[in-house]
Amino acid sequence: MARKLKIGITCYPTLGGSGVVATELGKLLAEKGHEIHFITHSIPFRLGKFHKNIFFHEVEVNDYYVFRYPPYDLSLASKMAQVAKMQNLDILHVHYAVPHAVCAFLAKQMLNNGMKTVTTLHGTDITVLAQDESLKDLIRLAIHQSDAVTAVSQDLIRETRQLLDITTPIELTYNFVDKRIYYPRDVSTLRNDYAAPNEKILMHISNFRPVKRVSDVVDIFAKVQKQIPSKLLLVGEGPELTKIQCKINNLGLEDKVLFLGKQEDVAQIISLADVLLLPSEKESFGLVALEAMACGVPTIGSNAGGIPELVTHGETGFLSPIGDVDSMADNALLLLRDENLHEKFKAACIKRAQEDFCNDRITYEYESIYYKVLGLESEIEPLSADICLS
Ligand code: GMT
Repeated sequence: MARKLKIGITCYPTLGGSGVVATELGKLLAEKGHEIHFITHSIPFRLGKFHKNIFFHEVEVNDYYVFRYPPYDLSLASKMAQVAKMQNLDILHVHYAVPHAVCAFLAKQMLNNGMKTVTTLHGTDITVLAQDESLKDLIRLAIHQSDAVTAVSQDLIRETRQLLDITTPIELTYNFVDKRIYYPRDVSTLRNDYAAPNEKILMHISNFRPVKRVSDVVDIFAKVQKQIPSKLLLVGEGPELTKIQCKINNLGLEDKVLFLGKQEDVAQIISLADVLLLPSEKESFGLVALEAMACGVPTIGSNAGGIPELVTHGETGFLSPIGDVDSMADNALLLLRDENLHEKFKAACIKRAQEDFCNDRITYEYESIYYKVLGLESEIEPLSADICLS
């Protein structure tokens, strides 16, 4: 039996897909017998119930009165080193380069005991923050000093190389969903609370930041609802929300758009949708499109970043150039008007999510990276061909 590892995980625990992926990965690794230590400022929101092999170490910031800005990064680095020493961690796996990869580098310097660090790049840590000249060299240093670096799409690898001139290996490790949670739910009763039987449901889920182009979501829906009876469900909160509410009111669509706010049970909610709208400006992966895919919901969106690696145009959704709301509305109408086509897309979505983005395969890939950086290649068991079918 493969040697079990002690793994520290740092991520943003309260928001975003990177925190979701890091937490789900920690839970799956714990199920496989590894010991997982989350080192974060609060309990990761997706952690859920008690898990035998999971521990949480809270990062507390020192807010001594001379500090104008309490130094969270230094507290995190110190906590990482402290936990790594006390728990004898083999690996420290950080998600999102800024500041986590930099802190991991500092912690490793403090320890100097052979602990290895793995950095997973998620998107805006490169596509936005690495554009900032004041951070560029720091991010490059952190990447070079990691024992292994992974990224969640080919497109993100390409952009990291281009923006930061990185020549060292970056491994592709796609995001995943837990197939025990993400599958088409029976929401026939719940659906009546949101739409009449003859109405289609379009859905958008995000953090309502400008990169998500939620205004395009409204424009697409405005066109679709003129042609077929439909409702738009908006899930999440963020800086653009007020602007979007005004736009909906100005267009007189307030009776057709429902705001659900932040929601925990995404699998249940997403199963209500006939299509997911994801017209983002930037999207290294688009975890929500995978969550939708696993629940049998096709995506209508942009071809930004890594979305085309996830959504197969013409099979599991339709992609258009960023900002082309006419094309996106036409594509939505095509799917929503043709039940046979929609059923075909639904089946293709479920199959692709299960086969290519299943939790067992991706967990195996991360484990293999850990064993490799520790020089324990012999512990890597062969991947069984039917790993995702069980
Ligand atoms: O920067 C963000 O948008 C947040 C970030 C996160 O922490 O969730 O999202 C990025 O990571 C996700 C998980 O890997 C990806 O699914 C998102 O596509 C990516 N966001 C962007 O690239 C804009």
